[in-house]
Parts: sequence; structure tokens; C-alpha cells
Amino acid sequence: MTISALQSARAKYQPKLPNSLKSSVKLVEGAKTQSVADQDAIQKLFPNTYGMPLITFEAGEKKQYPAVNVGVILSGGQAPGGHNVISGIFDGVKNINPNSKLYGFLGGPGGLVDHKYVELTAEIIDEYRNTGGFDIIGSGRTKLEETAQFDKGEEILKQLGINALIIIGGDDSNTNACVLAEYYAAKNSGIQVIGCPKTIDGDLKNDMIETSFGFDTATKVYSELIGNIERDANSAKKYWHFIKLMGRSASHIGLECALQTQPNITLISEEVELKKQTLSEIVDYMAGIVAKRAANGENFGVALIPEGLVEFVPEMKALIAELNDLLAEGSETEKKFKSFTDKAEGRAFVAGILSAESAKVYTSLPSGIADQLTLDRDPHGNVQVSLIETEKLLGEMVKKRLGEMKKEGKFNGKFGTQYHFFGYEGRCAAPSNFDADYCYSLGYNASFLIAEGKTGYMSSVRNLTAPAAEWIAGGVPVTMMMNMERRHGHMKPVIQKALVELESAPFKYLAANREKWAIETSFVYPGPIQYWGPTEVCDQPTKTITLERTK
Ligand code: FBP
Repeated sequence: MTISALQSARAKYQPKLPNSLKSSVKLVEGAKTQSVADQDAIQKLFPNTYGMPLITFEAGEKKQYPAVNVGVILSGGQAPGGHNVISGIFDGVKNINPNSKLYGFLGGPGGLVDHKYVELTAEIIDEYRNTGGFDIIGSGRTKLEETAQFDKGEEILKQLGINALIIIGGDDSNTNACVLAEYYAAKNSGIQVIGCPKTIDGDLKNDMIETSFGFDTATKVYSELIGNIERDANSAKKYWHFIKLMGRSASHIGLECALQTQPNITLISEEVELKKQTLSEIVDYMAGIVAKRAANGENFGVALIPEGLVEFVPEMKALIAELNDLLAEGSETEKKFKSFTDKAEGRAFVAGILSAESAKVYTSLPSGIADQLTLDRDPHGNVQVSLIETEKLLGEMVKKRLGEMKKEGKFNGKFGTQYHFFGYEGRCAAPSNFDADYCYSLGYNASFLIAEGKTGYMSSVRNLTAPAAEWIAGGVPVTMMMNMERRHGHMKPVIQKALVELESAPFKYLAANREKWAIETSFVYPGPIQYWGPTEVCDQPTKTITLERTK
């Protein structure tokens, strides 16, 4: 395989570990835990894995551990650093006992069920150290939810003599990891299950999980691109750039990129929902800023738009919910809708079966956007927000509003747009030093949790704004992060999703500065991720975590 000069030099980088994990550990048990809400219900559903104590590892005396066979799964969307979690696990289990083995299940959780796996040898691991991507074993979005899948998985785990499975995933995958841990514990199958917090979206976090891995690198990549666009906008002075950013429901990515680049407009879905802002109010806000800048002779700017926005705008949320029901797979209305080959006829049919309110919203949308709302749902029956061109919807609506303002004498400038969507550009970037170290530590730490016989825990590395040597490693019972939520009409135990809180320090920082950033051009150009150089350039965590931890 031909590799780039950067990759070859980067392969030699030795990720930093917390001091406590450097040789052997002493396990310190903390207080017993409770779920964040719905304690009785969660305890009933997880009798074997509920209430376990928090775990911290301190540096300890050398211990003899038996060899372990470990399986690893990458689940869901790619996030920078996944390969380092796996190399951390590999080095960790070999440190525990050189006869330990690591198996990777291929193509995500489906690999476990379909018995597709590979033994990860030192040779394979060495090719992937400090690289981006999940291609070492691939990822997938199959949900591990059914007992038939658990039993099928158990067959191959037993066949390979695997004592522990590590699932690297987001909130849903870690919820499923916990259900699996409980199932195997109840059956006394002797298979431990450990989770690992992954997602660029940054919405898997709490007191014990300060950030999910990948968020740092992905937001640095997007911020570099946004900074470049800002500089282009400020040079040419002729375009408004509407940039949609990934993140699914949460706006953490948009918020972090805004803190790094200081654009003119940053929409935060969670604020839109809380303030019940309508689409027309959002458009008024944006058009108002465009007009004010135009009055200063600045017919350019940058607006950041979170990809999940439309689901948080009340009238759009109601419309999407109706569409989800009407277009539910296999329903009569879905079959009828799919029978139309002419898009306009399909739209007329949908408009006819929606409630009057939603039909009004639906028919007011540009036809392209209306079509995107009726595209196939994801495996959970939800609209795929990354496929909706919210940036274009807003751009067109702002243009229309500015046209009206022009007639009223309230706008006297020009409005040229460029549209962008950043998501896939950052998910497989070579991990920043922060993510390279954090991920390696999460994997290495998971191997100690396994050696200590733990199950139903998530690997946790905290104190992340301190130098890596001072990071605190340990485990958090997954049940501690759970609450009951309605999913597909049923109450289910799930890890509570962390959306942007309007009381949080990062949001308050944005709110305190955005009026100035809107009117005065205050762009910041972060430039590309640096892997070598001064620590203040190379090793800085995100602004989000820094502000959150400087209370
Ligand atoms: P995860 O939650 O699985 O980490 O996925 C993150 C994400 O990148 C979202 O930001 C985005 O909405 C989604 O994946 C896109 O999914 P896909 O990769 O299937 O297109």
C-alpha cells in the first residue's frame, strides 16, 4: 500500500497515556450509582448491571492477569480516532498478558451476528496507528437489539473463546451494548461487554464522559474550512456563504465551529426549539443581519446552520412527524405515494393527506425541499436530516424576504449566495493529537476494565483539559447515564442525549458575542490541524470543553 509522507511520519507518533495507566493499575471503587432518571424502571430492566460503582484507576503494583480474548466492533458514523481506540486496546491487552488476542468484527455490529471477523495482528494494527477512518474493520448501522442477534453473537464469541466485547459507538450503540451486557450477565455466559464513547456529534457526554471522541478533530477540520471561506468572503466581498454542519439533532458542532471562527450568523437548533421560533422568524433574523451589514457596505458574510435545524422549528417538526406516520414503511399511504412517478403529483397527493396546518407549511416550501422531506426514512423510521438542504431552504427564503424589504426601502444591498455542507469532510481526518491521545487512552483503559472482570461499563477518561499525564481513567456504569424515552410508541431505556444547553458556558459565550460578530467582521482563521509544533498550537482541546471545564 502506498502511503503519504504525513501518514508515514504520523505512524511513529506515540500517543500519550494518563500516568495511572502507564504500567499497572489499582482499581478504586467509588460510590454506587443511580440512573439519571427513572431509577425504578431502569433498575428493573437491568437487575445485573444497575447501581454498580464508579471506577477509577490509580497507578498500582504489577499484577499477573490471565490472557484475554477480546472482540471489537465499530458502530455507526465514522469519527477520527477509531483506529487509535483499537490500537490502544491491542497494546492494552498485550500489556495485560502477551498471549491475549484481539478480534475485529467486520462492517459494524452486523459482523458479530453474521460471524464475520478478522484476528487483528501487530502487523495489521501498525498500519493503522494514528490514522483516520474506520476502514481497519469497517463500520455499520445494524442495531443489536434482538435476543436472536445476541444468541447468534454468543455462538461466535464462544467459538473464538472471546471473554469480552468492546462496542465503540454513540449513545444508541452504547445503550445496546448495555442491554447486551445485561443479557449475557443474566445468562451467566461469562462474556463481558464494555462501551466506548464515539461520535463527531458531541452529544454523548455527561459529568463522567467529558466528550465523545472525534468531536475535536472533526470540528477542527470544519473550522479550518469555515475560516478559509471567511477569508474568501472577506477578500471577494460578494457572497454570503450558508454552511450546513453535521451533528444530527445536536448543534454542538455548529457551536464549537462558531467559537473557533466567529461567523456573522450561527443558528442553534436547541435555542430555536426553546424559543419556539418559526421559520419566518429565523428568516427575519437572518435577513435583518444581511441588511445591517449591507448598510455598512458589507454585502458578504458567513452563516452556520446545524443540520438538524428543521426538526426543531415547531411547524416543521409537526410536519415531519405527520410525514413519518403517513410514509411509515409498508403503510397504504406510503405505497400510494411511491406509485407516483411524477414528483408534482406525489407532492399534491401528500399535501392532500396532511392536516390543514402542515399542508400549508409543506406547500410553502421550495419543491426540492418538499421532496427531500419525503425521501426514504432511516432504519429507525426517522427523516434523514443530512439529506435535507436546509442551507438552500434558508438562502432562498432570506432572498425572498430581502426582496420584500427592498420594496419597503429596508434593504439596499446585494445578496449573492454560496452553499456548503460540511460533514463527511471531517469524519475520517487523521486524528488531532488530542483525539489520538484520548482514543488510545480510552482503548488502553478498556483493556484494564476487561482484565478486572467488569461488564456494563463505558470506558471513561476525564480531566481532559489538563495534560494527558494527569487525565483520570476508569469506568462508568452505562445504566448511570440512562433514562426512559418514548421510541416508536414504546418506553425504552436509553442513554440521555446531551443537546446544547442554553445555560452552558459555550452557548453563553456565543450569545454574549454574536451581535458584535454579526455586524463587525470579526472572522478568525484557525488554519489546518497541526501535528508537530508548539503545544498551544498542537495540543489544544476544543473551546467547548475548555469553557465547560472553566467554571
Ligand atoms: P453517529 O451518531 O453514528 O456517530 O453519526 C454521526 C453522523 O455523522 C451525523 O452527524 C450524521 O447525521 C450522520 O452520521 C450521517 O449518517 P450517514 O453516515 O449514515 O450518512
